[in-house]
Formats: sequence, structure tokens, C-alpha cells
Amino acid sequence: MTVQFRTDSSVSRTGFRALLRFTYGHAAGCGGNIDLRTASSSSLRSVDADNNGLYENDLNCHWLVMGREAKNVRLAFSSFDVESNVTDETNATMCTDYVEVRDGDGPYSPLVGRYCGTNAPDVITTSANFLWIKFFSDGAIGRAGFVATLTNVDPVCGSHVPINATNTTQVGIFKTIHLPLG
Ligand SMILES: [Ca+2]
Ligand SMILES: [Ca+2]
Repeated sequence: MTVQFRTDSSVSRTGFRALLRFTYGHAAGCGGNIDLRTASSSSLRSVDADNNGLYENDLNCHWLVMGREAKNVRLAFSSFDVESNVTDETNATMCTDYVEVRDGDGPYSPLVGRYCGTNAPDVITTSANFLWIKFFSDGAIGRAGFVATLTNVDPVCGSHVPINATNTTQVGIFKTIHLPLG
């Protein structure tokens, strides 16, 4: 990264201060593109660069998963331990570190969920062939992190809503399609 600061010959101001933090990039397994168009599945895990069994601090990893044309992407976590804090006042859980999943190809695609704690999210299936996932960690305390598997699955006919497949029965509203006769 290059930062250039240029000034002209008149009028000066107070200037700027910036904080520079070094973190891990694609080469260290933090973010990148995951191509499922030729592979049948792929695995994804949080970064543990020093191999101490805990993910690193200050991570901000973004992955874009590209599934096969006309398929949906399925994300299933096999282990999950991401730092969370319970606030004293309201007893609410705060995700100090988190995994964020979006149904689409970028950070502005519809949010499926933001997850932390020790309970793995249910299986997530996208509504098209893209999935975007982010892993954020703050400046202190790492946990074991996550391991997940990504696969292509056949779409549920006519569905454009992400469906969390679980072992329990789910209730949803589905409409039949009426085609004009003749
Ligand atoms: Ca580590
Ligand atoms: Ca943390």
C-alpha cells in the first residue's frame, strides 16, 4: 500500500492522523474467491496462521463463493466457536467477533445472518449461485473458530428466499403458480 500526501504552495491545515494495522490477506487463507463451478465442494475455515488452535485477532476476511450456474450454494458448519460477550446490563449477547453470511455476491447482498458463540448456525442455502461470507475478529481473544463445507445444491423450484434447512419441520408460505390456459 502506498499513501501519498501532497501539498500545494499556500494555505495549510491541521493535517491527518491515521492508524495502520497489519492483518492477514488471501495468501494466508483470509478471504478470496471460492470457485464451486468445477469443484463439487470446498471447505472453509477461520485463519489460524500460527497454528495454536485459535484464530487471529484483527481479521476482516471476505470470501465470495461462486456456485454452478442454475445451482444454489449450501453452507454447513461442522464446528463453530466464535467469541461473544454477554453484556451485564441487558444480558444480551454481543458478537465481539462474528461470521456474516449474505445471500448474493457482495457485502450489500441481503443479510442471512451474523453469527457468534458456540452454537453452529443451521445449514444455509442461498437463493442463487452466489454466497458472500465475512469473518471479523476484534483486537483481543481468539477462539477455535469455524470449519464449514460449501457445496452446490439443486434449487428449490421457484424459491428466491434463503431457506435454513434443519432437522425440524419448518413452516413457510408457498403459492402455487397459475399459468394461463390455452
Ligand atoms: Ca492462531
Ligand atoms: Ca476477539
